[in-house]
Amino acid sequence: MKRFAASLLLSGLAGCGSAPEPETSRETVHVGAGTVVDVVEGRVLIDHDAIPGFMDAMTMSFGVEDPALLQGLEVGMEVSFRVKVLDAAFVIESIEPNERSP
Ligand SMILES: [Cu+2]
Repeated sequence: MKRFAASLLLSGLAGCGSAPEPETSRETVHVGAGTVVDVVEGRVLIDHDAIPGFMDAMTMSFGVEDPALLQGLEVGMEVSFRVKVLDAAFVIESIEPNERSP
């Protein structure tokens, strides 16, 4: 089960915080795509397409797991990103500009 294995891996990577998360916590990862609207105060505002099983298309602000992820992002840039969801909280764990065809 691919999803189960990925969940275990992510739990391991996130394990350096305060209290260890019990195995019962529900952590999932969703992949989205959209356009960068703004980058401000460690967050990125994205006009994103619908993310099946997660949320409809909308413009919203995301926190990022590492502030370095915001480097190189520019307003108007089309991006693909991965959102890690743990219980009610979510954070972008990776974000990259899309390749543009000439
Ligand atoms: Cu959204």
